[in-house]
Amino acid sequence: MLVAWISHLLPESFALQSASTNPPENVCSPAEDDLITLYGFGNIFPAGRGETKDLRAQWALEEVGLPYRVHALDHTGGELDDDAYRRISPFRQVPVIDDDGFVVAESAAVVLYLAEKAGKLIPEDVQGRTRVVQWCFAAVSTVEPTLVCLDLIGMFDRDKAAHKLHAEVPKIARRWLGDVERRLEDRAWIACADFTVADIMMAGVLRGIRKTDLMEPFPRLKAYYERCLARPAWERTLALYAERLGISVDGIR
Ligand SMILES: N[C@@H](CCC(=O)N[C@@H](CS)C(=O)NCC(=O)O)C(=O)O
Repeated sequence: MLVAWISHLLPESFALQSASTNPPENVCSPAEDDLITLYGFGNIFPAGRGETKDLRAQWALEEVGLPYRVHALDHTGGELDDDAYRRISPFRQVPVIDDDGFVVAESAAVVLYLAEKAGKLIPEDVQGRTRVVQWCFAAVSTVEPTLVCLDLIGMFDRDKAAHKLHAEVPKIARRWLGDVERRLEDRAWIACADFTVADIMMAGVLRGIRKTDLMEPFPRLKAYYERCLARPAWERTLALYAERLGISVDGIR
């Protein structure tokens, strides 16, 4: 579910049980000074677990191999609204990274920064880099808003009063998915010949509809999504995330 985290705004009848664990910190390297800090979730209401965009940032970190630690925030306990966190996160959300005082928010910006810094998962030439930026934007500004909208109307209009939205939004979603399918006609990865952070973004966005049948009519897109998630760095990311939230990996696949 793309916006499961927003379900805490639902009427009380939909309210989800909150967890009460203390968020742990995953320290992934001993040299504290060289560590990038990733702000992610350590505690969030159940429907949000496994659905959050700190997964994309951690996936990029696992891919590029830069040393990092995770500062795990307690969403349920209101930590994202603390003054300290407001200062680094413009919209009081995750993911945010802090690289020795340089703070970056927005998952697409975070993965691009990590790729640039590591010199991995992005070409060196300006045209290649721009191609990766283009497809990161395509993921978050073309495909994702419609998929989020689908999620929102499913969540906030369960009795389908807004029937036009229920009919039209899936059509728009299928339009974008069809265009991604076309892009994948003769290529394995979305932006370049090799896997890049644009694939992290596109697969991260597509993951939001993994429990629906929306990908079914698009075999290349489905195979692409599975190819992305077959990466060992994604497996490590899922395992670390599950450990951090005290949940099972199979429950969030
Ligand atoms: N456009 C942002 C969206 C980030 C976002 O939606 N974060 C959610 C988790 S997936 C969040 O922190 N929600 C907590 C809240 O809004 O209270 C990005 O791509 O990083």
